[in-house]
Amino acid sequence: MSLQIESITLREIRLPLVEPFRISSGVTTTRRILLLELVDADGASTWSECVAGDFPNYSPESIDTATLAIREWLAPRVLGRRFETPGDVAVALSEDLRGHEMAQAAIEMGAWALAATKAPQSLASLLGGTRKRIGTGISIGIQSSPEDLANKAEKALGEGYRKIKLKIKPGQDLDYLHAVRNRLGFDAPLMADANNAYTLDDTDHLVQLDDLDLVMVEQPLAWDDVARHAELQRRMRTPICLDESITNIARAEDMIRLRSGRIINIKPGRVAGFAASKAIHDLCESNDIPVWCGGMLESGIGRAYNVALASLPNFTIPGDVSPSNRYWARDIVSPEWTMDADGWVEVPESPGLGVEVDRERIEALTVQRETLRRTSRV
Ligand code: OSB
Ligand code: MG
Repeated sequence: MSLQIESITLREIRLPLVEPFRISSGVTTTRRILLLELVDADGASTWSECVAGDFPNYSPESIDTATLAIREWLAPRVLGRRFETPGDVAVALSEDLRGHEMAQAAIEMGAWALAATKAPQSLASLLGGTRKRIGTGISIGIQSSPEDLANKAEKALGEGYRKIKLKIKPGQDLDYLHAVRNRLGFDAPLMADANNAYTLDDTDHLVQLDDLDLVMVEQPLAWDDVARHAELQRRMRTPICLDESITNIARAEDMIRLRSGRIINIKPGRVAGFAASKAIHDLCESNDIPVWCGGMLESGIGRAYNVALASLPNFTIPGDVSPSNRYWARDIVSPEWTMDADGWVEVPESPGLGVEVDRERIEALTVQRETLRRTSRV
């Protein structure tokens, strides 16, 4: 199904989280979210979401750099141009352009949803998804005491979550994790995510995580490191999962070659979109590396993309695709995303995103908007 994007409307909305979310490098209270509305030449339209945050503490991108990149460099590469398949869009966006993966992904993924809308076909089936439902994990931010964390984790287990991820940082790690392990027992599927808070000097300390029988530890070392993680993995029994470091297929190949980890968290926004996500998924599958879909505190629009991606066969580990009410008092899609008592989220079968976007609510939340169209270039 060919596509030709005639206009892209950028909007910033602000959506307060139901509770602050703290990771090792900072806290988020209200999400500033960049939404895109893409309109095709034949009138079809869809929405996408850029996962960049307020401040560059996860990757070098922010919502402001992404807005600039889309307006100045990326949208001009696709507007008014005809693409035979959505897979061709990634090439046009990335040629001779370094970085800005989250900005690229917002357009690239939107192009896939536009193609799915036009087909008409579900986004999951267009991507080659096979799962009807996705196992769901929760990511719990750093809490003020081990007891608070154990309470939160116990509640999550009771709600049916199939994987419980606990954010850690130096000084708030081993005793916090042991409190949860003691409360929930050794059958509970627990993991930790350090978001780059350690260095190899902490190796002896990190090796003690092995006593906790975690499913994995996510990104203990620097955001752009692959080599040192290999050294750490040689010392640890707990599987290392890379998140921040895997920004493209080459970094996934590096991880596999160097044995820097045994699992990858694929966030399509981090790797410039679905084409790269699928390539990383396929590479991992042929190397017996399981993958799962991470989250970036997306609204219900971004969640639709994550759920569709996670329906691919090698997404064998529960994803951070928690239901809407874990993040928001009210989401911007209907129906809102829900999870059943056994921790499953259903993959929509209806065409395109599979959820309705609440335009009126988005209007009310919008703080900035601009529409990009093809400009005549010399
Ligand atoms: O490291 O996975 C991470 C949120 C913001 C930045 C980084 C991360 C996260 C999460 C949230 O863990 C997962 C979710 O969206 O539920
Ligand atoms: Mg992470």
